[in-house]
Amino acid sequence: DLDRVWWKEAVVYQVYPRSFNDTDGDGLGDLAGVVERLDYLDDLGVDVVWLNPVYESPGVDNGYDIADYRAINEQFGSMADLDRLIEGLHDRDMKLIMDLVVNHTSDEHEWFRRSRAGDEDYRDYYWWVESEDEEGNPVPPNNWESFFGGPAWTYDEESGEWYLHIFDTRQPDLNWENPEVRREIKEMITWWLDKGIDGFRMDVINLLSKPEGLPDGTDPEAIVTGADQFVNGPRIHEFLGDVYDEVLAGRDVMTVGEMVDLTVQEAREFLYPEGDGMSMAFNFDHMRLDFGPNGRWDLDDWTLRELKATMSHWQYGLAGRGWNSLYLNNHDEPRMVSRFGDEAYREKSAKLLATLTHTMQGTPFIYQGEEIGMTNYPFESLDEVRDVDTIKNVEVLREEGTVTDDEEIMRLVRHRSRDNARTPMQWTAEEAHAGFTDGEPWIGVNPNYEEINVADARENSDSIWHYYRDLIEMRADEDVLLYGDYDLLLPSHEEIWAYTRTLADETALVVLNFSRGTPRFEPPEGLAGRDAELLIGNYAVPVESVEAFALRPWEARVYRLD
Ligand code: ISL
Repeated sequence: DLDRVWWKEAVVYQVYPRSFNDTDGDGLGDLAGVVERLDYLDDLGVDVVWLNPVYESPGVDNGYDIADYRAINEQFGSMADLDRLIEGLHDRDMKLIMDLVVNHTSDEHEWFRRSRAGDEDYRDYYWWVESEDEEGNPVPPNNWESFFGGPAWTYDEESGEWYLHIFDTRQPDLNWENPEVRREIKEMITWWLDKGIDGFRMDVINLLSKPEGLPDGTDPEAIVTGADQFVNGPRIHEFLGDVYDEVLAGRDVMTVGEMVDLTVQEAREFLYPEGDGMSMAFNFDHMRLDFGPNGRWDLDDWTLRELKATMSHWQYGLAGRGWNSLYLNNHDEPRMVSRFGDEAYREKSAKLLATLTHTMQGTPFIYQGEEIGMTNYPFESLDEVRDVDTIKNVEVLREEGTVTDDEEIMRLVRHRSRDNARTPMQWTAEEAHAGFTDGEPWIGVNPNYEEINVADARENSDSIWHYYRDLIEMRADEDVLLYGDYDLLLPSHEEIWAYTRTLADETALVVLNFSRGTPRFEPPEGLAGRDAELLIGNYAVPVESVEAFALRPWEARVYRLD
């Protein structure tokens, strides 16, 4: 008796609309551009599209600064275009989830304009605090820092008070203590669901509850100062439980909460079936493995042993008590093949990483361009960077004297900038700007588009793109890959990641070589000698039974055992 649920069996494809496909020549992707590519997504075989924010916004943080939750940013098109997108997806048996950004709004949101102007009905929609030192000079109310660098507080001359923003100064935090805020948000969510969308990706959803008195952060290891106070704050489960009970319960929707600093134990409290009803969570543990001692803007090497340990911990920890999301990159992270794979073995390693995300237990998330093995961008100057997070954090590194050397800064940017993932989708080598736009793209197209592009990948039956299509089809057909238990083999092996998936009497075996070398795989007792069928692999291999064998560089194999 499997707990069969559609979102467990689905494969999600993330569309970053700004960089997907431009139909009106303004250099920015648009909704009509997504509609134009629906057959493309259908051919690939994905089930759900997650669309990054397309709401009315000044675009300080590429749409994560929302000025009107119920309007579409003109740059992306109109509400009619969005309706066409929903319809086009549903016609093809696909679903749409949208970004829900309710920790903060834009400073141009009507609520904030009124709040700032001192309108009594709106003042408490946000966090306003009066705070000065002994001489009467304004000082921030506490030591909290913004994720984008610098203090999480901005002083407003007009009212002589400070407002809170955990992200950019133009992204003020909503005050969830205020029942009016909660009512407005629940109404807005209902409005979107009534429109026919199938769920939400919930932006930084575990930051909503701030502790009374807004105390200083005290954990020096926190991801940013203050995170120990505002991550999973005191009323977080009350707030999310209420949204679930009043709005989501009884609707067949999928929700995925992006949660900063989440542990497995905490995750269970948010997730279906034990917690607040959320379908799944994005955790960041594996995204931290290459942070240096000074955090995200400090580079270190990750090791396979750590990656295995981290992701396996989530596999075991949520087994039967939640459901994993499986991702290795998104619009905030570098390209996975450049980070966890090997550009010198781009095709092999991209296929291997895809094998991993499609054969662990959980729902795979493909970030646009991943299916053709797009890579990081060769940034040479900060002029090529658009992202507020990179620009601000680099400023802070310079100011604080942590990193001052230009070459070192550019090395950091090439490894860490969110813009690595935000360059335009590479459709074809035949047209200018990789076929993304007829105008001037808002950010540079990776010059490698002549080699890496959708048109060529679809022509070549051995391409990464075809491998993704095969993986998606295979996973959908194999209950053992969807629902089977995960068991890690050889936990301390430094090059091989191997595991089994088991469901009643069915077993699948996955063997992945994360190296350029040719390590030998020795099957453990119980597996050795069993009849095997190769379900998929990134090299040709004749297989009849599970024997010891030497793997080739970045080789991936998935067997079904008899
Ligand atoms: O990008 C990051 C690297 O791990 C984080 O600092 C990121 O800002 C954090 O994960 C939250 O991300 C989400 O909310 C932000 C927005 O800028 C991101 O694009 C979004 O995914 C604020 O809304």
